[in-house]
Amino acid sequence: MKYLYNSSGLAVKFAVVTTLLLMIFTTISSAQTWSRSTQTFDQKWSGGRPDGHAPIGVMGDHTHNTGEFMLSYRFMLMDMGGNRIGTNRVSNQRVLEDFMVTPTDMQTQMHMFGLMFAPTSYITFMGMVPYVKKEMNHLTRMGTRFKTEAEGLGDIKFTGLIKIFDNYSQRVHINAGMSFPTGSIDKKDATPAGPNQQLPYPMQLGSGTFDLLPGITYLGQYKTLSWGSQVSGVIRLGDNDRDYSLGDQFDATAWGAWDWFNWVSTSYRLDWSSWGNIDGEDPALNPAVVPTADPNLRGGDRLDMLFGLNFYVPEGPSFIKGQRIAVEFGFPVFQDLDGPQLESDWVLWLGWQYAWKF
Ligand SMILES: [Cu+2]
Repeated sequence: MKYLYNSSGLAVKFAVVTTLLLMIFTTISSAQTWSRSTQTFDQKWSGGRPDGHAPIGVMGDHTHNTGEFMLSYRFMLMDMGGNRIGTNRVSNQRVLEDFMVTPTDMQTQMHMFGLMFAPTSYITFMGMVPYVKKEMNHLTRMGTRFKTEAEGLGDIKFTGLIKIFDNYSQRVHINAGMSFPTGSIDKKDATPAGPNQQLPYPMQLGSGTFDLLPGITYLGQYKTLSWGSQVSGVIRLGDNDRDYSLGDQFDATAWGAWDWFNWVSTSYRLDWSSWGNIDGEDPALNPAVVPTADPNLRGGDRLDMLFGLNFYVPEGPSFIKGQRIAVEFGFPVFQDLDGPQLESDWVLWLGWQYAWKF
């Protein structure tokens, strides 16, 4: 069972990466051909339009011109409810046949502050500081309900965005990032087992490890249409000081956007994510009690569909021009979880961004 899951997961990852890479290279080469033959595709990609930034749920989607700074704030709300084993929904009673406690639902809120700076047009530096709040509700075999909460700083991330292609209204950049273990993995709360209990893996605020964040991003524009894709990963380096490391993650997303006016665009996006199980285990957690404490019931694959709206101020006084507000809402269309594991129901992103040049 385990072997089947891993091999099919790998095959799917391989297929998605190959498709996206093929998409990138065929689009670049066909754009070059069109440009030579018709001269309609010979402009540079431009960030100065509402869809000049990707849908707000995508990070590290764009680079800046020399000397530009950008401040950003994002708010994410994610709702999870009900459990799955594989692609099948299972009832609380079914989970309680095997465990003493089942999670019933979970809400995650994240405030993320970001700063970007481009010393040259070929390299943009990006720092992101998240503040996370998590709440999880549970049901026990005895029929009692309880809630646990955790709140605080998440893992701080630094990324270098290296532009490697900028022509024919298209851009490609490499994302080279690192995540620092600033988020707590020692969060505790009261449970029926007693006060001040170590919370299970999904309630912790960070990974506890240094993580590599590699990726590649492709962007294109044609008249009022734009599109892009990003393939990225999270690779955990070593074990944390509670003797485990979270599973590696893989993410592939692609979107299209349409400028209705020079101040508003709408977007449609698909996002495939895949994450592994936990290596090692936290000695303070007992996997027989609740599925969230089992390191082998954490992996999964999910395909999300997201709809977005970007607003942009194209002209005006210097502190108003360049302001952006964006919203994106999405829900899964496919989920395959090593479960019982809480399934994702929907995600909402709100964001504000402001770029300027001294
Ligand atoms: Cu930016």
